[in-house]
Amino acid sequence: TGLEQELHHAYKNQEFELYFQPQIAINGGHMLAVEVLLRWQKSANEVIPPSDFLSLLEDIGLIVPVGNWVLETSCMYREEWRQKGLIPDECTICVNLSARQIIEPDFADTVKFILAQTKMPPALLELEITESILLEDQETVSEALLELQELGVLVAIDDFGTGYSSFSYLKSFPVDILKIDRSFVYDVCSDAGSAAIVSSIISLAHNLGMQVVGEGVEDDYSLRYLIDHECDRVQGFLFSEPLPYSEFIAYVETMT
Ligand code: G
Ligand code: G
Ligand code: MN
Ligand code: NA
Repeated sequence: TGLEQELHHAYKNQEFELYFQPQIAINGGHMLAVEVLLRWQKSANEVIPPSDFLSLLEDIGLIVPVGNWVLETSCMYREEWRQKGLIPDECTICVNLSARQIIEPDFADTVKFILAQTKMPPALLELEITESILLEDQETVSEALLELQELGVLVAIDDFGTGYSSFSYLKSFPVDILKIDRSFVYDVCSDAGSAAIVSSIISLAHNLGMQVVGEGVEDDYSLRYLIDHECDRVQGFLFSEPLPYSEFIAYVETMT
């Protein structure tokens, strides 16, 4: 198809870009993590969001090389920012994964290689997966996650609560972090159901020894609720949108 050809061209022409969104410590307000988000800079003033091309990128397998590039570039930037004193030493970098990547037979080896090449401490890389990935091919995914855990990389469940949620996988897969889906955070102060779900996910995470991130925090009321319920980190437009490289640097400079 036309779009398929355009994506191959975009990859060859290095039209993919990374945007960055901070995650803030609920205690102290410092930056604990940075999530990396893929964009397609199709032309000078045309930025395409992943929702418009990610599934095709997966279908044609191009997500594997693009994903490797995302991983390597993210680790490289984190190390560069840390050296320049722009981010705290313990600030992690969070990279989204597709199922297609994690079921590659040598995925954990690839991650290990990238960490070595970029001299990144494994515990500073967080890999975000969705609940749907856990349903793919349970055995392959489980094996890959165990290998990643052995490497010392952290695993986060993204959009938690919206997928095919099951408590059993929280027991059987090595998971370090739950990211509460923004649809619950959005109306946590006006919807009793969302409030109950958010406070329950926070308790669940903590009872399982996991960290918990509130996503999609857009206002002080949601933030207040997350503070009161002892969420660990927050992310959302209230703090910053995902920003292109130079704007992100300007943002972190205002923080220090
Ligand atoms: O940035 P935006 O809100 O448009 O992101 C939409 C979705 O795209 C998010 O759910 C996110 O998980 C996914 N996404 C963003 N960047 C990447 C990436 O580098 N790799 C993969 N696999 N998914 C990504
Ligand atoms: O599914 P995932 O969490 O990876 O998606 C991340 C995307 O969520 C970001 O690319 C960004 O566009 C979007 N996002 C981040 N913060 C907010 C927010 O506060 N409100 C809304 N509506 N979207 C957000
Ligand atoms: Mn994410
Ligand atoms: Na999410």
